[in-house]
Amino acid sequence: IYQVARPQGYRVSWHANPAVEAHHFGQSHPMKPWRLTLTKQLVMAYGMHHAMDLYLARAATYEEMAEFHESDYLDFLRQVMPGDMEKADQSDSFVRFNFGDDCPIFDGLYSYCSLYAGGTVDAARKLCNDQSEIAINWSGGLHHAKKAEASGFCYVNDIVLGVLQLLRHHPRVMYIDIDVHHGDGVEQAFWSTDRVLTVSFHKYDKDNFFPGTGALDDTGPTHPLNPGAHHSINVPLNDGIDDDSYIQLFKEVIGACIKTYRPGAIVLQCGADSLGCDRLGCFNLNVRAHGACVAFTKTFGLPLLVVGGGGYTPRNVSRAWAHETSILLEADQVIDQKIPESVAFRNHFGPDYSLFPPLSEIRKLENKNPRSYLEGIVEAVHEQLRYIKG
Ligand code: V1S
Ligand code: CA
Ligand code: ZN
Repeated sequence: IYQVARPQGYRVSWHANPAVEAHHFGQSHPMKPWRLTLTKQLVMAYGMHHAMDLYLARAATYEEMAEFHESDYLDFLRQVMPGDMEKADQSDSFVRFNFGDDCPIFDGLYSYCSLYAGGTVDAARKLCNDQSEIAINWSGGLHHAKKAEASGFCYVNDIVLGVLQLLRHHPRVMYIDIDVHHGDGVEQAFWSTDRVLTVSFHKYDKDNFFPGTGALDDTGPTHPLNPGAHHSINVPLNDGIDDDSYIQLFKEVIGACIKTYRPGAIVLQCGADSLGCDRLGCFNLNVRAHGACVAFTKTFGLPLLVVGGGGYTPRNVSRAWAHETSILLEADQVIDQKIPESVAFRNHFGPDYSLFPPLSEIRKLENKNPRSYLEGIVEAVHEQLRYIKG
């Protein structure tokens, strides 16, 4: 009943390694890699795995990660062990590389990082080799990592590595980030080039919301000799944005960016902490609205690399990413809105088993994004795009 037929149109590839899912950041840490297991179980319960090419992600090599990261940092990441945190002789490196509560050292850390990064590098290569038109790695999307610094639960910036692969084949790559947090690591990595246009939608509050960057006027260093000037687009939002406003804003901003910039490929980070009811997030989006952004991005028919990111209420993360997988497969109209019932799913999706629970009603935050504010953002983006040539 739940078998999804292989679509005629796009070849979709799925890149994952189950070893990623078994890692633990620590009991009170909000990042739960097992949300990926739940996502995969949901995707398989709907039979979507029959409609994709499935690849076991390999670990990215040290050399592949060194295309962005500094070797001092990778050396430390490779040799550090849980418990080293307490050793005085290493404490300088912990501070320097920003390990701590947000980015703890846990068992198998290097393997975790190299596997999620390998998935994104593999996915990008499949797109470049014309072996896939849409490549998915839900374990990737770790957008805060810097070249020599861990940040915000991110250690290796798989997105930067994926974009670097795509740049070997495409003169211009566009990066879109719908995680509730600012995609600062990706923005910073491509700060000085006009070959990548980064666009992040996020909650912005300089002093009270991580990472505190991504204001509307942070558009890239405007030094006259910097080709990357104006190539960072930021959409700073307030609490409680609702489905209709977000979808309209997304379409206006992204539609205008693609028309002007004419990218050869797109990387879409689908952080699910922008959903309503997220443990860390503060937007009011439902699963369908989050998915509508993915659907809109797909309409341009460009090679598309789709990665995960944040998302701290695992049952909703898995609903969103399973729904988005179905959108990418053009199977969203044929899969049931009711999640297939099983004992394994009872604790997560029972008793209603809905793929689209009303998240914006379960914990409704006041929408502090008046229409006039959003119109101002769209106007500013149009102004910014006047500096950009595709
Ligand atoms: N918001 C938030 C938040 N919560 C935590 C946290 C809570 C419990 C723990 F045991 C460990 C950490 N850290 C944060 C944020 C980082 C958010 C990262 C989002 C990542 C992503 O979704 O964009 C992509 C995967 N950190 C902070 O707010 C910094 C602190 C300022 C407060 C929290 N403490 C733990 C560190 C300093
Ligand atoms: Ca974002
Ligand atoms: Zn996030």
